[in-house]
Amino acid sequence: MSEVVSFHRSERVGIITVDNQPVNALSQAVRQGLVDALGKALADAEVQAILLVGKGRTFIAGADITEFGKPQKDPGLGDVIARYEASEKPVVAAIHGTALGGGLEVALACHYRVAARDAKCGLPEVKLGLLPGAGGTQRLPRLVGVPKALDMIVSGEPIGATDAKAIGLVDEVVEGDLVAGAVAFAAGVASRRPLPRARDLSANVDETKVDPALFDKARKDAAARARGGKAPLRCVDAVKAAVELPFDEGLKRERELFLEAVESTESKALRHVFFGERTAAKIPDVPADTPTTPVRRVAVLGAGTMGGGIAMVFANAGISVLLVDREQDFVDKGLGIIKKNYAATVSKGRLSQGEMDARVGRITGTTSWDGLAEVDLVIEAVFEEMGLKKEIFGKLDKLCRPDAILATNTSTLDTNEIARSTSRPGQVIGLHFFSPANVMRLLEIVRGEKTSKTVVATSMKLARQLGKVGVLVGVCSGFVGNRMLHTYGREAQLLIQEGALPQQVDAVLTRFGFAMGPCATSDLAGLDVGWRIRKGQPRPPPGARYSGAVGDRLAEMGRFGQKTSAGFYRYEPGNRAPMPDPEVEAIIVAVSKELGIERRKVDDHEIFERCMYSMINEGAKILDEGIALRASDIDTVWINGYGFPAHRGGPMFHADVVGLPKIHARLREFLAQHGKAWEPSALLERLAREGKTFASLDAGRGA
Ligand code: T1G
Repeated sequence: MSEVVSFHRSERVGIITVDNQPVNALSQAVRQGLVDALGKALADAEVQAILLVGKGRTFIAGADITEFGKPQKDPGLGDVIARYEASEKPVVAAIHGTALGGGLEVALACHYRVAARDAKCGLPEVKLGLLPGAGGTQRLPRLVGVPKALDMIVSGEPIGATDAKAIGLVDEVVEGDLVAGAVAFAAGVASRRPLPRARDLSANVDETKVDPALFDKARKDAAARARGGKAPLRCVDAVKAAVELPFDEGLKRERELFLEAVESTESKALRHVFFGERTAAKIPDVPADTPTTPVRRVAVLGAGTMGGGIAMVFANAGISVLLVDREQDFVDKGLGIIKKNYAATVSKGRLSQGEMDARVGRITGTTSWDGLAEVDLVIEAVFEEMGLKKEIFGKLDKLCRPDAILATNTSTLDTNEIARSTSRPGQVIGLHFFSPANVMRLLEIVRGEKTSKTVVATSMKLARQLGKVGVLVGVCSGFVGNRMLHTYGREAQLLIQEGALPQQVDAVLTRFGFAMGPCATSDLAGLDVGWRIRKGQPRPPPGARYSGAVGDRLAEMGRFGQKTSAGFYRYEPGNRAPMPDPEVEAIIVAVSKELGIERRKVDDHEIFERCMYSMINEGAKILDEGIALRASDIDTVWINGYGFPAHRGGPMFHADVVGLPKIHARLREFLAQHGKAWEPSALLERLAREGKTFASLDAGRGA
């Protein structure tokens, strides 16, 4: 008997326990163990009913994703599942934690399912660019009906035990001790015949009763949301097969679609994203057992948009927050916006009034700094001006406990310089939230040259506590995300000066999968933001291109973007859809003329390559400088902070898909055409020359 699956008998009930920590993934050893354990249960004459349970925090949470892309080893999951379904003795799945993917598919092949009240059931394969590949698309519709099955499989979202019982996915919700309740249930059904098998249910998939338009609509909705991803469409097709084909034929169709999906670049990208997010939390020189300090009370300095959003993030995580600003009306305004944001969530039914009140109750607005002496962490989110930040950190240094962490939310300034304004640089770190802080998942954790390992470890752990994806980055202008965003935005603007229009540039990037292109994104953020930063910066030397020319002209006209109903686009009142504006085209043509640029037809491919390859080249430089630990960290930043389409894997994953030799050749051509901004990264050049990839670089670094 494998150590990851065990069998023992409790009176007339044989109990099969999966123990493959941390999530009981269905590795080859687990699959073999399940076969062996079932064999023992069936051979034991004393056993009249069989129970399948997961040890630790969850039932089986799916196939072992690390096995994908490698030759599959027997027994296949489909074979294991078929044996459980064919058992002559009733098999009861006892679900706690999360029964996901292949884990739920095993449970679907059991004759009964019982669940703890706080358990969840889901088929999230679509989030990995896959579809349920072990009978889920054929059994679930038979059990719960096509509409519910389509919704669960195409969205990939889990449902709770109570909902699962209501739709017939679970037979009983067990209060208290799950195993005891499940053993009693199993003993109760031991003699019940015939054994209920999902494969034998036909009413819910009766072709004469299922409206075929359901699948057309599901496909149309899935295509609209997928932004080019194919996985949701395959999910619909697999469920449709459950209606159109007999069960075993449907299984074959599901298998065909699954094999197509698992080999797709889209699925490889999404699996890369899944592991990338988790690998980002692993810091080579900060071991997992590095001591951390508890964060129970926090102060946020600055009650503006960022400070208010950050205060909400902590309140949402159950942490009390002091929201400090220099004047009471700033504090009141900040608290008012926070309450408005929560009320909007309540009105959408996504938050109870009670929970809103609890969260608001955790935020105390004040103009006094007195409370700062007690907090575990201060996050400064004031105006982006170095003198002000250094003054504040100097005061915090005197006021706060010596072990308190002093964090800056700066998005552009030098964290090391800020740390030097204190006597405790080891306690200083950057926590760069992305606006709106209570929505965006990314948290760039900026490690200063003197930041202590305890502060790094505490910050990485805090990111998880806050529901954020924490990525450790080094100190440079713009860290990882904004530094690459600058090159991407620069090329978009230069292309517009040369002949493209905002709507053409944006369309190229949205077709790739971005929710918004660079111009629409600038309109959302506000053209005045970049305009003010550029005003404080030296102009490029004569003859060098200046990418801010059009943005400056629009801002000087008061066209700040959505907030003024006009920017690169115009906006109808109450409508955020960007409308191309002939006035902007005239402005662009005039600016090109002033710059002495003869406008030309710019093709979409050039737009894509210049926006994407400039960003990839900058990413390679960031990697080479050690500002990012891994290429996958850069992908994690761009997917969670800038809307890079997850099914494309991130800029560095996409670079490997295109091929570094090809990208390097194009960089050389752009260097010749557009000057030294296109100087290829030495690292990218070396990897291209050696026939290597960013993935192989990460693997070599034990990522
Ligand atoms: N396979 C391998 N490793 C997994 C894994 C999996 N399915 N799920 C999690 N891990 C690792 C993860 O990388 C991390 O490793 C550790 O476990 C803890 O995970 C045939 C084809 C279950 C909700 O998509 O959603 O079944 O970083 O940090 O926050 O049709 O893990 O510690 O080294 O996420 O408590 C379908 C994916 C697979 C579920 C727990 N199943 N997992 O969240 O912990 S495809 C899924 C999750 C499939 C069948 C198809 C979450 C979780 P490390 P964690 P968590």
